[in-house]
Amino acid sequence: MRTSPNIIVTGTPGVGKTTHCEALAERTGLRHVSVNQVVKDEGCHEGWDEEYLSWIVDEDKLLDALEDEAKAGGCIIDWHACDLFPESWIDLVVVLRVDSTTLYDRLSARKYPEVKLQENIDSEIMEVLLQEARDSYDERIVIELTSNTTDDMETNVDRIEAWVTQWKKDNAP
Ligand code: DAT
Repeated sequence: MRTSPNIIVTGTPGVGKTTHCEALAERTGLRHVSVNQVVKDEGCHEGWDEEYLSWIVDEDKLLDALEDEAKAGGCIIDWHACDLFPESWIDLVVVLRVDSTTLYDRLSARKYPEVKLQENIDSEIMEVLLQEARDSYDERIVIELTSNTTDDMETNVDRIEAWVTQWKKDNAP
């Protein structure tokens, strides 16, 4: 049994996953697992997609690369998908949400190509990640949090930190 929980922080690119994960790691001592970094560092991909500007992920390789860490517990998994991780690995799924105008500004600042920018905004409006989370995990462990402002982020981090503290009490050996 894990003595520290595994949390997925997911959402459309630009929603604030990395920012939340870094703050959470600092506050809770859990490890920020940037899946993008693992994919790149461990070669869990079949190359780079020039149109989508992202790795073509080899999910089997990725799961193999993450398995030991996930089994040990205490991971904050940062990724714009969540349906690939086995349910038995995961204790909480946080789906971050943002207003489309705010997302537009954040992705423009990243110089996303127009097609990719529009696709991500559509995906946010259509609640694609929220639906994926609800389809893949028990609805009791899926929470949706707003990430428009710095105040939102601070409230979210406080809330998740409190959840981690409670989880550790409930699951103490
Ligand atoms: P992601 O990892 O989901 O792609 P990010 O953490 O890199 O997103 O954030 C994208 C940009 O938006 C970055 O410049 C930080 C900013 N940002 C993210 N969440 C925010 C929030 N809740 N309030 C203000 N700015 C935020």
